[in-house]
Amino acid sequence: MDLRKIKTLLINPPLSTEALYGKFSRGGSDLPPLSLCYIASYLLKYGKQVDILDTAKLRLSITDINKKISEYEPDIIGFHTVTPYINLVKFLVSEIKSARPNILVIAGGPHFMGEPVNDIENSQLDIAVIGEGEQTCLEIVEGLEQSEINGFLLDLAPKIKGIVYKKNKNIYVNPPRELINDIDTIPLPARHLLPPLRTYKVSVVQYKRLPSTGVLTARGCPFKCIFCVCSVSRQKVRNHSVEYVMAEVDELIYRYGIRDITFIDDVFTLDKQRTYRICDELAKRKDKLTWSSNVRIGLVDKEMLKYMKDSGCWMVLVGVESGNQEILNRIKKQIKLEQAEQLSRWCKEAGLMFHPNYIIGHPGETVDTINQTINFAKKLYSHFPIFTIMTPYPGTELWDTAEEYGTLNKEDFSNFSLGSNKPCFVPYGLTDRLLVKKRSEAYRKCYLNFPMALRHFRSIKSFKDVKRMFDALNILSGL
Ligand code: B12
Ligand code: SF4
Repeated sequence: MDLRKIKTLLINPPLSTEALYGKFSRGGSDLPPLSLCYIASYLLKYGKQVDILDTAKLRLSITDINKKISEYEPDIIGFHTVTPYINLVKFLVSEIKSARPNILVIAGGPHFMGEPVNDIENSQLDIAVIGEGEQTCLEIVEGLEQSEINGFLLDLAPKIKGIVYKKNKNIYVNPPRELINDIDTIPLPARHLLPPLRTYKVSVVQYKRLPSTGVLTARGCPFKCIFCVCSVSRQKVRNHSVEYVMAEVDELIYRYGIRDITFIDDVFTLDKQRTYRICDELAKRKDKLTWSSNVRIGLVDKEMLKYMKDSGCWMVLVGVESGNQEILNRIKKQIKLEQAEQLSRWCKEAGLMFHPNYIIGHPGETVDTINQTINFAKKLYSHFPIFTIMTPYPGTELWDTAEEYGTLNKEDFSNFSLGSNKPCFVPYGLTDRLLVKKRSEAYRKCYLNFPMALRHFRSIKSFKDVKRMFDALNILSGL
């Protein structure tokens, strides 16, 4: 059989950092869309033709996007979708479908862990991909090689696991797709299809040197925090081999000129042995690379922190979430406040910066518990405490149980971005205005005090550090 040559265009939707982070936009990151890079590299491995259009980075208008589509002439367009984008994605899909009904339009991403049938029903999307997209995307491309769109949806789509799709206004939900066991079978993410890496902006509080970027060394998280999509999307943890990780690090250093990396794994230090081995390798590149990583309380000790520091690590990012133990228990964080205090002390001793994340507006939150969080955050040794307002994403336990604790506006997804000034979830007894006010108060109290100023003053080693500090102050001035 003669196969059709299929072109796939993967699109990162054009939502600006302003829309995503509101008045904190100058502190927000626009790291490259790695999910699309993995899907692209997997398709390239099988000889398929694919490109990525990062419309957010390139700040493209609808007219620009249409022009790019006309130039590339794709058979498949695939959108990356996080919840705050979903309405925008639906709008773009309807624009594309009304002008070009023969393009198969698909979308994937964490948003579809929630209610994909709803999303398909209320949009012109042909297919929503649930879970990891590499293998599913390949099967979609291979299917479309064999048949035009209608024949594909009729005969071949039913055989593809991990999709919800629409055919003649009927919606079909296929069995789930298994997680990819050996994630080293996915080639290094195809960053070469993106705009130059150095043009991506990493948050001012998240890099030591520029250019800086994110790397994923593992997939999955075994914990079950009730607000987090990772607790449902792929609980099984799969590691890249140290060889894979270092090949990626070396590519970033030597091909892209990267000088600083953030490991964006959910729990970077889960496998102790592997963490030590990665540190050993990073230590050999210490003059070329600084790095930071997400760590989880309870999965890192003093010895490991010192080891990390010696291999070029300068900061750890940690989810502390609340200063009230009952709330930590309610959100199933499985940590104790004392452990957070201990970790911050260990970071100080190891000479690492400590970047804790806190959430305001938990289930059962009161003004008292918010004040406890602010006081706890102020007391802890840290450099960059971050405060966001609770956002229960579709698919999480809190999405299902939110009404027990407050009101959740499930109608307007544009408020599901972390910088929103109109929180989507308001615990009973509180108001949205109070949550926003308390977030600003938290920043003011934690940053505008003498010990914090001294800590930052002491961390200045170069003119660039001074500039970074002024940039950070600039963000605070917007509060
Ligand atoms: C790094 C990161 C960031 C970085 C980089 C984001 C980026 N451009 O990729 C920064 C800091 C910029 C960021 C910002 C935001 N993030 Co973020 N981020 C992450 C994190 C930690 C890793 C993302 C990642 O690379 N994962 C690895 C890849 C392999 O997995 P994946 O993204 O899920 O992609 C797979 C599948 O979903 C699917 N897929 C994804 N896209 C597509 C597209 C198609 C066509 C197909 C077929 C399949 C498919 O296939 C992929 C490969 O297997 C995740 C948590 C996590 N562990 O995933 C949160 C996460 C994705 N972020 C989240 C959120 C909410 C945001 C923000 C909206 C926050 C805000 N400001 O309001 C913004 C959105 C910005 C954006 N452009 O996406 C939520 C999303 C929840 C949701 N339902 O929307 C997550 C899941 C965190 C959480 N615990 O809840 N984020
Ligand atoms: S918040 Fe962190 S520890 Fe909890 S489920 Fe999400 S990634 Fe895992």
